[in-house]
Amino acid sequence: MPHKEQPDFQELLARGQEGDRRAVGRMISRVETNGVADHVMMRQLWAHTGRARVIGITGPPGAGKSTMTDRMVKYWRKKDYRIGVIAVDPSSPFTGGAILGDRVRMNDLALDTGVYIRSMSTRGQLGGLSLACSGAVSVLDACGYDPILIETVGVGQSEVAVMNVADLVLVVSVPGLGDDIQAIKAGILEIGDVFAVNKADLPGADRTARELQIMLGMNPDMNADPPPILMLSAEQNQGVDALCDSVENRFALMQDSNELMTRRNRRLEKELLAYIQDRLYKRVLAPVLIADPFANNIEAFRANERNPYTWAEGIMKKIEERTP
Ligand SMILES: Nc1nc2c(ncn2[C@@H]2O[C@H](COP(=O)(O)OP(=O)(O)OP(=O)(O)O)[C@@H](O)[C@H]2O)c(=O)[nH]1
Ligand SMILES: [Mg+2]
Repeated sequence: MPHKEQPDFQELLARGQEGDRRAVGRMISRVETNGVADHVMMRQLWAHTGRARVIGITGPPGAGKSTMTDRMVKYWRKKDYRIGVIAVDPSSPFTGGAILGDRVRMNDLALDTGVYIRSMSTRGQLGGLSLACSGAVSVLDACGYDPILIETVGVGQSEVAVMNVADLVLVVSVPGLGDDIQAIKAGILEIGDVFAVNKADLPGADRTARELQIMLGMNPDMNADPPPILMLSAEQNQGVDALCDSVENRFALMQDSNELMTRRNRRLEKELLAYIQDRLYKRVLAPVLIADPFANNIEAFRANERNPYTWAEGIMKKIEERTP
């Protein structure tokens, strides 16, 4: 059966580009449900994308990411940017669409028609959180939002994976984390392009910044061009302007050195190959595995009654017989 184009999509897109936030929301819901598998929609979006600067904001729970996002949006609104915000909520039981609750600290922003805020939970997407997020970014980009901020807690793997969707990653740290700074080091230090020490109104911020500096200095990849470390107090709105300017400068540098395009190309390739792999698995491998699942053979493998490598070759052979 030929794939019928959704007649209303072009209209939704046109309305979204004119600033109709409900149209934007409907498009995001659609990609969120179907991911890039909604190829009709993704194809139509493609020609309109590539302009937005996508900023990932990550860090430990309670570091002030939402407060920072709120302040950064307000600073950039003064420059008349239209801004998209995606808040990935690891614990929320409901999926997107909901205007954010108190937890996100951006309630007054929701009234600003130049800002689109969306929360996304880690549950409920077919293709995984990163794909849903990437689809949402494409919609916002196509509708003229720039920059787009993605906030996520730097804990679980899927939350960290979301940062792959960003062009630039801002890692937020705070004083008094103690040993927790080791946790940051383990997961997200490598992916940071700009570092922020928030809550600089509290004691110990200088020390945190110094520790970060030392840790970043130990990473040989970063020696050539160490990422900037900025101190701020989001709550008191101190240092937010310098942070925003630093992020924008970083983007300009990445653009000049072609790093931005390199990252985007790599990301696109990875995303599409992952999608193809997933389709291949479902269409080619899964039907063959059903007849002779790995799990059914474990005891025979362990008892040396059957060889696991012979089993794997057998699976390959069946696939080759099915695909002429
Ligand atoms: N002292 C101080 N407190 C701050 C600052 N920024 C944020 N906070 C407070 O820190 C708490 C957490 O702030 P959020 O912005 O919700 O932090 P978050 O990182 O988004 O939190 P999660 O999304 O739950 O991980 C709130 O009580 C804020 O008021 C700051 O600059 N200084
Ligand atoms: Mg938050």
